[in-house]
Amino acid sequence: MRRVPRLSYITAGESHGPAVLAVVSGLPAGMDVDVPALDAELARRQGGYGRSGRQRLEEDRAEIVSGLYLGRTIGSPLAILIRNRDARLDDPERTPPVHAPRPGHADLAGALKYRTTDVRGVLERASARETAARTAAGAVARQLMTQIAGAGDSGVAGGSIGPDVFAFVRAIGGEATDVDPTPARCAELRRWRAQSETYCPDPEATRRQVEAIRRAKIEKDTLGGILECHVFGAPPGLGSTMDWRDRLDARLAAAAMSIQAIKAVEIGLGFGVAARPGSRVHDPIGFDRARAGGVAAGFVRASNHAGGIEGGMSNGAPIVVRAAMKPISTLLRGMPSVDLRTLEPVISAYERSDVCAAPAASVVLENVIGFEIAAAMLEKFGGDTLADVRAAHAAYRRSLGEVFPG
Ligand code: EPS
Repeated sequence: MRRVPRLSYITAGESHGPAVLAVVSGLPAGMDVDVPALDAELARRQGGYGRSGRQRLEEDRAEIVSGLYLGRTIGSPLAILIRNRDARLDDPERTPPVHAPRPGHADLAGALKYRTTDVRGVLERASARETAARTAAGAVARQLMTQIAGAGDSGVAGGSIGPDVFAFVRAIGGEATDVDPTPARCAELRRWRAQSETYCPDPEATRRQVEAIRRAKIEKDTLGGILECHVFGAPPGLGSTMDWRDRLDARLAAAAMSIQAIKAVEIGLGFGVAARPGSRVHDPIGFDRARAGGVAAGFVRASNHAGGIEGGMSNGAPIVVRAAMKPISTLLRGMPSVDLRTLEPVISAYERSDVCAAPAASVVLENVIGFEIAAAMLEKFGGDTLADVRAAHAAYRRSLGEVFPG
């Protein structure tokens, strides 16, 4: 039998079908699920400057249809349903066949794979609408890790709870911020991000990004960007160096790369490691006795080029994942393509689409990364009930304090 990770999920649903859904398996029993908090993440995913009219039609809400008894998990798969208001897949007048594949979309590769001249079925599933389900699954997993770790573990000033995942838009087109997120600044940056139309915690960069999207829209073009995710307060020792499939960096990279339109992923310094000598890449190790028993067991690093992961394992420093998103492949101006029925040149199909979805993708990144961190925590501390998992986590923390007492 194929090995199934302890915590995993699948999604189902088409962009204009009745609903998208996620089934999360492996949650311990006894966990509270805060549904309004899931809805808040879904609403955030619907937002951001540059999105299509679709988001005005939808009001994504998570309906939990299995896995709970009196608001708490019972160890069974948790099924989350998000209804599509714009459901019209079986109405050929409103959802016609598509014969002119869009360069960059799944259309042509899907036409070849499924041997079809109508790519409607392919694009309906390839659509980033599916990321609503992934966002909800990740938001549940983030609630789990908060409940495992308990209060005061994140190392984030202001005493937020458990590993804290924070993603934002680093750049749209060429318009970037040089903001440097730290645990101490996280709460402040979250406030800035909440005020930004592009989910960039920098008002000046936001202004440039909005302007770039506005220009792209006038030019009937689209824009991508760079999304960045920081995990503060994740315990050390997540992932494993013993089996390549368990390496945390590989799993985070796979999760990020699997988001629609992502073409590159970096951890920490990423591609920047290649041009520097080792002395300017590796992060010097120190020990601060005052921080013994803390998030990184007292170990301090003068820099964090490793992005919090060495040897496929978390080292207690913030985990940093960056992803490059290509521009949306549905262009109002179209691109050269071929009619799949006649094989004659044609301009690619257009249907309502986003000009830029990088802000939404940053929400998806935050949640898929959160999911993988929670999964790695369950692998290290796993048990049938939340109480078991909490006890294993607390025992590990205690034991770290005994081995490195400070
Ligand atoms: C999306 C819904 C879709 C697109 C977008 C993501 O809705 P519609 O196609 O009806 O406008 O806005 O999908 C794509 C970018 C894509 O390439 O398919 C959503 O809810 O995120």
